[in-house]
Amino acid sequence: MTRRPDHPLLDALRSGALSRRDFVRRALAAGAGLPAIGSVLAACGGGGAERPAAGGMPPMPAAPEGEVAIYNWSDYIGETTIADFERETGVRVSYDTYESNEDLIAKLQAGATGYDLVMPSNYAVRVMREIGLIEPIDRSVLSNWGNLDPAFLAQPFDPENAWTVPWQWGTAGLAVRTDRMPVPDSWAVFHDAGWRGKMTQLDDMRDVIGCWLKYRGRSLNSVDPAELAGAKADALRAKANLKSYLSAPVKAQLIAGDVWLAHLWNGDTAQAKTAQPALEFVLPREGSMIYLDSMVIPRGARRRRAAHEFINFVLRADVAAGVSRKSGYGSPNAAALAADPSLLRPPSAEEMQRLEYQEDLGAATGEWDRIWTEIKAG
Ligand code: SPD
Repeated sequence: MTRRPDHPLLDALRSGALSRRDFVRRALAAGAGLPAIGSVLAACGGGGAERPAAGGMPPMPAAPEGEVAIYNWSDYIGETTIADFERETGVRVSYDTYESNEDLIAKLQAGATGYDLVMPSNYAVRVMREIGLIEPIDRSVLSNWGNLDPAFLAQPFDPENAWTVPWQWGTAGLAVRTDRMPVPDSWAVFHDAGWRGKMTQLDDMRDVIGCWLKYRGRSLNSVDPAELAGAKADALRAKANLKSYLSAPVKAQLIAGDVWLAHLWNGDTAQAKTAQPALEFVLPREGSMIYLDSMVIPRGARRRRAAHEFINFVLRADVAAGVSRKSGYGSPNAAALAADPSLLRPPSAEEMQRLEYQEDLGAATGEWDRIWTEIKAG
C-alpha cells in the first residue's frame, strides 16, 4: 500500500507533542472517522490494545449499585430478562438501543453517556480498545462464566477475554417473502430490476461492502483497492433497485409486505417470521458474514458492580436461553443450548465454509468509510 503524506496531527502524535487522547479529540474535530482514528493509533503502536486501564483493574464495589445503564442493539434481549433481573437483584435498569457499531462508537466517543454495559461486534471491540473506550472485565465475580462454550472464547479481538464476555452470534443473509417472489440464492438478486423498490440492504458499511466483496469471491475484510472499487460498483448497481438502506427496523415492512427481500441478520429474520410465516432466511451461495457480539464495559462506567451482576445474570443457562429464544440469535452459552433444544444451533461445517468473521480493517478503515459515504450519496 502506498504511504500517504503525514498529517501534522500524526506528526505531533508520533513526536509526543500530542497525547493519544488529544489526538483523538482533534482528529474528530477535523472530521476523521472513529474507526480510522483507531487504526492510526494502532499503527502508531504503544496503544492500549493489550493493556488494562491505566492503573490496572478498576476497583470493584462490594455490592451492586442501585441501577445500571445498558446500551444494546435493538430487539436483542429476552422477553423478561430486564424485569427478572430487576426483581431478583433490586437493581433498576435503564435500557437504550442502537442500530450499528458505528452509532455505538460515536455515542461513547461523544462522552458522558452514563452507560455501564454495551454490546459491540468483533471488529468494533478492537477499535474501542484502541481508542480507550472500554475497561477490563473482572472475571472473579462472574460465577457463571463456566457456562460459556469455549468455542466462543479467546477470539482474535480479545485472546484472553480480558475485555469481553460473549453475548450472541449471528449471520447476515437474505430475508425473503416466499409468497411474493422466488427464493434467491445469490446476492445478484439485488441487481434484478424486476424487484425494484421491494428490496432493502442493511444500513451498515461493513455488511454492505462486505457482501459485494463476497459476491465476487473476495474476503469481506479486503483492503485491496481494485476489489473495493468492484464492490462499490456492485453496491451502486444494487442501490438503483433498493427501497432504502435499513437494518433491524425493516422487519415491520417485511411483515406488512412493503418489502419482499431484505439483506438482514438471521435473528431479526426469525423474529419477523413469528408474525409472517412466509419469511425465510437464505445464506447466499457466494458466502456471507458471521459475527460474535460481546458484552463490554465502557471506560469510566459508574456502576461497575451492577454491570458485572447483569453479565453474571445473563450467563445463567435459563436466562441465556430466554435471550436467544426471543432474539432468534445464537447463544454462546453451552449450558443454555443443553437446556433448550429449540435454540439455534451453530452453523454446519458446510455453512461455516461460506461464512467469514469481520476483522478490524486497520489503516484501510478510512478508505472503506470514504467508499461507504460515496455509496450512500450516489
Ligand atoms: N437486532 C440485533 C442485531 C445485532 C447485529 N449485530 C452485529 C452486526 C454486525 N454487522
